Amino acid sequence: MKVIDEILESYPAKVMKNRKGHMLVKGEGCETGGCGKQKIDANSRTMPGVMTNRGCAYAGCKGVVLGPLKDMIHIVHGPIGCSYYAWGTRRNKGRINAGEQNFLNYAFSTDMQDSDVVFGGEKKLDQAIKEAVETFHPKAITISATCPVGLIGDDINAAAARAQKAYGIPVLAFSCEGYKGVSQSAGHHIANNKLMRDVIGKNPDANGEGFSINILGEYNIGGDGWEIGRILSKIGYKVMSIMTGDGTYEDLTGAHKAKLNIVQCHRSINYIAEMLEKKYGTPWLKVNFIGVEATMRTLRDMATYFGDAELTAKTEAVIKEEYESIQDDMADYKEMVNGKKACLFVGGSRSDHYQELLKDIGVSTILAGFEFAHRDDYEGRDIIPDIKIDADSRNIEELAVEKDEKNYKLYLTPEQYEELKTKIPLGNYEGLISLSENGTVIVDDLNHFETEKFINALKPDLFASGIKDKYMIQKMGVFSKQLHSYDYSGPYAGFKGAVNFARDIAMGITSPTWKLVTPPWKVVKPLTGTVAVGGDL
Ligand code: CFM
Repeated sequence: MKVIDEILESYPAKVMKNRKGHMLVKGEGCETGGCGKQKIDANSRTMPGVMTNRGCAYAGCKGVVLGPLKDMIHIVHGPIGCSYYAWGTRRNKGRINAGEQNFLNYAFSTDMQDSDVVFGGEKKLDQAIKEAVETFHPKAITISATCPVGLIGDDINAAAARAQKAYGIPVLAFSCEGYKGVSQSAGHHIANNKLMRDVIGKNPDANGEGFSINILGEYNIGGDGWEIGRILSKIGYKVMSIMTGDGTYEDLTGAHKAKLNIVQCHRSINYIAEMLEKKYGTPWLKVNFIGVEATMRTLRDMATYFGDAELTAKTEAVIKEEYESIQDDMADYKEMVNGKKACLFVGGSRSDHYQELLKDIGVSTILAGFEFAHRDDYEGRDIIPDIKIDADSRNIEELAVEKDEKNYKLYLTPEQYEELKTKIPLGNYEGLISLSENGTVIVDDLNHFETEKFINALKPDLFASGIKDKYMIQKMGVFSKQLHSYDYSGPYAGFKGAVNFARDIAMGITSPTWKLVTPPWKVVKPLTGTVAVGGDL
């Protein structure tokens, strides 16, 4: 594709060589046959100097996976900026019943200062835990490390052990210093490991009877989890735990009793899904609640898994009722935006999920990319054995789990499992490339320079991305929708969520604003480099 060549040619040789492997056009070269499976470079370090949109390991651990657990106190050991950044402004959606605990609106930090960096901050951490326990009496505490903690060598594991002994509650330390990996993805892995080792399975009395499930990789952004929960309980599912949006420590301890794990975001939580299957025999199913068609397919896949006639009938009845209630609104919005083109660049899942919802309203995706996904999120899980393990990934522990003889239970016979695998995505994720239409540009770790180039060449009507590039895109006269925070709208999941999304997109695309925008570089003359002297300014 011409624009890709142009982008690569404008880079210095080293950067060009690196970036070349991170972009492709779906199906390019396949018209003549024999292009084989397309391959992409991913989960590798961003070249220094490139304006990446990625975050850090701490963001993935504390910000994404741990942060939404509402009945735990999450203490950040580090400077206040890190705490403020990961304070759950988009994830503080937690509902509780009387008597339950919810700490989501607080930010707990040791507020590390220069002197702590020089003389050590462990004492300050001990004190912070003490204050948190005495003031709030939480059931459990997490401690997350930020970059300086690892650099100066404060031992947060020792502090956690001391506190656990002193206060008699679980205190979990996460060594998720920002630099631990090439992106937030490393932090997901670190959080997954410890939740699996120290939380999940700790309640032997949890009741997994009925159509019991765990929802994995759903973080309740904009209330998505609530809309998904509403639909699932209407059908008759028993949600044992949500990992982790509006989730609790308490529920996680009994999650091993569920009969099925459904996985919404594969990237952030596939480790737990895999480990639960190994340890307890619970299969996982890849689902997508983003999109009307996608939600219907997901609900049918779940019913197929349980193979119960009554559940299947109830699934069809709920689908019918929900679909009828949104059909007209969806049709109206579709009429407004049918035929428009979108670019999607989000973290590690949504550029795949949202293609389905956009398709529901007639919008096609012409570019899709992930900030930090791994090759399996692009190419499908079957390539996992081919992924090269580099020094950065070796940095993160691969937790070895073994079969828990006492609690291991197979809901399906191995034969049933194999048969179902051919019908539904059981233990499988096909990845972004195979889910995208031919001709879609697929880019890993897209940067600002490339964003500008692609917008100029592809002329999208919508560029869905995040806060770091939203305004740059809008200054170019293109509507940008944040798919991380939903621009504080939502929910967008399920049936009712689809209408919210369709409305927001129709409103954004049809706004006359974009025709009136003059990009700043068209009015402000570039600096000449002449130095002004004296009073003549
Ligand atoms: Fe999964 Fe997420 Fe995402 Fe993600 Fe994220 Fe997120 Fe995201 Mo922002 S867990 S990979 S680390 S779906 S915070 S809720 S929106 S980049 S695409």
